[in-house]
Amino acid sequence: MIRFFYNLAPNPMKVALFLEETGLPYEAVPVDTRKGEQHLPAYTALNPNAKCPALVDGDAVIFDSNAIVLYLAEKTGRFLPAGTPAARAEMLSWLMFIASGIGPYSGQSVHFRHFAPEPKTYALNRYDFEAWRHWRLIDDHLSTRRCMLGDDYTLVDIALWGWARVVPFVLGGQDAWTQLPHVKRWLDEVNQRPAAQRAEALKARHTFKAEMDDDARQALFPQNVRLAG
Ligand SMILES: N[C@@H](CCC(=O)N[C@@H](CS)C(=O)NCC(=O)O)C(=O)O
Repeated sequence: MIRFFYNLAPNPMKVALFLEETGLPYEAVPVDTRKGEQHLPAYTALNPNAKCPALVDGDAVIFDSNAIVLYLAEKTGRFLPAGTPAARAEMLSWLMFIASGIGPYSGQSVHFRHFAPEPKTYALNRYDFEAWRHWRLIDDHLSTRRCMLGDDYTLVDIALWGWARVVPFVLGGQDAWTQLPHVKRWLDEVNQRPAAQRAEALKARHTFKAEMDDDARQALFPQNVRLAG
């Protein structure tokens, strides 16, 4: 059976949605990153990047959320666009835009908005600006189509959902939705899918550490050791 190493953060949640959409049987294995479990050798043997998610499917071991989504789409033949070079090119472009733009800029926007110490004006301005620019681009794209690749719901929508769920946290509050109406319209539609509700129900399966104490900061922000002393 597939083993899905997860927590409730945006990147693992997109994989949870894909698994729930397909009905593939899987075991959800919690990785408590505030307890530092991502750094345990047994986990870095699966994901050398020491981040969530990772997935084991027989002798296939795969890490990085968008790689996992693409792997599952190819494995199942589900949620793929038409098999033409043009359709595949469009799919890969948006999938990589989400992997290399939406995810990293949204993540850094969260970090500097909610967790970084002062002074942070320069960094927050940069990442807030870039996160907004990326989300506005998605909003503009969704203004003329139902889903990311047109009429059909695909793996690209699934990959986008993880971060879209937390847009107000990324961009500074519920007001963000007034500026991203097409993302909101699309998100509301995806959230209504039973698979999205089953993915959100993962929250009830395991209690992850909630405190952002010194141990959690050390596990999540190991770079800060260089600033001490
Ligand atoms: N590019 C990776 C990023 C994964 C990532 O940053 N995961 C976060 C949760 S969303 C994590 O594990 N953070 C723990 C840490 O940074 O130590 C992916 O898309 O899977």
